[in-house]
Amino acid sequence: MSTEYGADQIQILEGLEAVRKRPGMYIGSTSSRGLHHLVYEIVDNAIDEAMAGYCSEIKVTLNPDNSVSVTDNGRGIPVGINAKAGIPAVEVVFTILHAGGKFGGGGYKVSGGLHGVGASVVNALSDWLEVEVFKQGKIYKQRYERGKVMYKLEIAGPCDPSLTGTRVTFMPDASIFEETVFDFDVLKQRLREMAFLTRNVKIELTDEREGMEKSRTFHYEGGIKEFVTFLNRGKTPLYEEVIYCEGERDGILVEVAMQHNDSYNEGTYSFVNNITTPEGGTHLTGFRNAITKTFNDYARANKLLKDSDANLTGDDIREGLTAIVSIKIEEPQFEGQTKQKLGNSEARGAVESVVTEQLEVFLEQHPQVAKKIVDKSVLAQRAREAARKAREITRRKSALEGLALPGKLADCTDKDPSHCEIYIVEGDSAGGSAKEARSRATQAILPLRGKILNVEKARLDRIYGNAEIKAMITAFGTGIHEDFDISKLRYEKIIIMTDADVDGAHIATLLLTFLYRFMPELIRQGHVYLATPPLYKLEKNKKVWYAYSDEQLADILTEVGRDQNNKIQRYKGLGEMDAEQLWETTMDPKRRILKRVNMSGDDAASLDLTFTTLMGDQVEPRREFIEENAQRVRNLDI
Ligand code: 1YM
Repeated sequence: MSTEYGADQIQILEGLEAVRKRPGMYIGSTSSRGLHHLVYEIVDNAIDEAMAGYCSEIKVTLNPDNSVSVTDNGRGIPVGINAKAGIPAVEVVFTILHAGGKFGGGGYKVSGGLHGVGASVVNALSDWLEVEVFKQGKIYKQRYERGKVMYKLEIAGPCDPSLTGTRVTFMPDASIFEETVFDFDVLKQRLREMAFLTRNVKIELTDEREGMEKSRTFHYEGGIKEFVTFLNRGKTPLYEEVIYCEGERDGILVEVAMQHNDSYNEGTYSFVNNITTPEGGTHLTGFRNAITKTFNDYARANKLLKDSDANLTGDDIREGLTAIVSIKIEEPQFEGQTKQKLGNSEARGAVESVVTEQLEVFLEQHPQVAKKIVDKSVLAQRAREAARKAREITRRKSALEGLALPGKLADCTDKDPSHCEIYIVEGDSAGGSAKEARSRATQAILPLRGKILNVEKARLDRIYGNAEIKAMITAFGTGIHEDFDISKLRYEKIIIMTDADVDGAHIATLLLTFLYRFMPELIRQGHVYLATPPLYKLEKNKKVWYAYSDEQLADILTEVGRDQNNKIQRYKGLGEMDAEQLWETTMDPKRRILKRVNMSGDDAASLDLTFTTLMGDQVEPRREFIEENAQRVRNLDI
């Protein structure tokens, strides 16, 4: 026990006390997100060690008591006395608050990002934390409780002299966090991303909690090249090679990997010091400038564009592009409202220069790949032009005719959008029942005929030309893309109502894909819902029950008894219900079940993958996805 408190110790305690008083300032929030952040902070230190070239393996274990252990096989945190603080360096790491990850000096610290606050913050917010350092044939150990040192760094025993590394085990403080149970899948997602971004480090995640035992290992020798392959796995690549550029300019490490697929959407993800920058910034701008200029220059020099042709725009070239832009920079400056946008102007030039130089060489050496990309871009250019004309016609029309609502829409009479909802209904016959069933004042019905266009597989001009899509756009009132204005939304709720079978699920997915790609704000702000029609109707002695799942039917049968008086009807489609049944089961706001569609978390890459996996044309990844997510998919009804 350290009983003598010098001025230094008092200062340390005050520092960590500040963290406990205002945890949000240091880790963003005390929700589940902040909780998981604790793990990333510790893993970041191990990743730094891997980037410095000393560590090849990181293990993250969720222990049965809900504590977490992070172990690496690096050099081990130094245990010698730090001259300035007069205590072992390892104790400094866990008890002194540092700004960013600068302590220790040298190299690129990944912990320099949004909340790059370091191990002492994790310590302050843990009920207890133990660090073990394996070094020189000894295990050094120290324990802290709520940030306070419990005993001086001790030698807890011998270890194999060839073994080096660090293990940190901590129990998050339940009096600080709203949520203290770790989510395996959330950690899995982020650790996989880290493994892609740090080539050659093996990261193992193991759940040892009772009844949840499982393990996943991530190890990618190809680094971000493999990341691109992974992101494109549900799509058809336009060419085999993943284009890769790497270099250093003014102390900034630049790494870019990219590959086109035959879809029409761009998926570029940018990172600074291994932290995602969803709002982009200077590094992303540098990347975009480089590819726009390089492809135009190449196309002109090789007569793939005629002198009279207009330049390809960045959008044309990035159609169907999957890319990772990852830089390492010593002092990142983040700006924007959420501090997720890189501001360092020198990063723009660094990325632009590395990519231009190496992409030029790649294109010269791979003329067939270059031609495929330019050809696709030229098609995108033409489609963009056609779409612009189509949009202009629609705009002019709506200016002339006012907002001509689609003929098929049975609108509601209340004009206050906050009271109103619109049911998008598959098929004319179900649309008919819904029109009859609805509460006319507040419920509008828009019937759609058959399958709607898969926007993942169509170019803009076809999408804008599609009658069902046009009907939705005009009914919602918000416009689309750059014209999108959520304040013009005519309904508080947009409810997708399809049959409770595979076809219905497919149509719901197509509709969600459209909304996600073209009006994501509607989903983000919680306006989009799925209706839940019943699967079964049970009649017995003139009484009626509806069941929305097989389990529920079983429950009802247990309750009422299984005998010959049971009349069970399996609904195959909405059309089999009369208007009254449809109202009772699916549309009456007092009795219906609505599922709100949300964008889970902030992991854009995985959301994009979900849609591609479900809607793309490769079967294997889809099956894998459905198997992996069987429970979630069932809940979503898709
Ligand atoms: C499970 C978490 O923290 N590993 C880790 C941390 C350090 C080192 C090695 C390390 C760094 C250096 C020299 C250096 C840290 N050391 C420090 C400090 N794993 C985990 N592995 N020797 C070892 O940066 O020069 C901070 S982090 F500051 F004490 F050197």
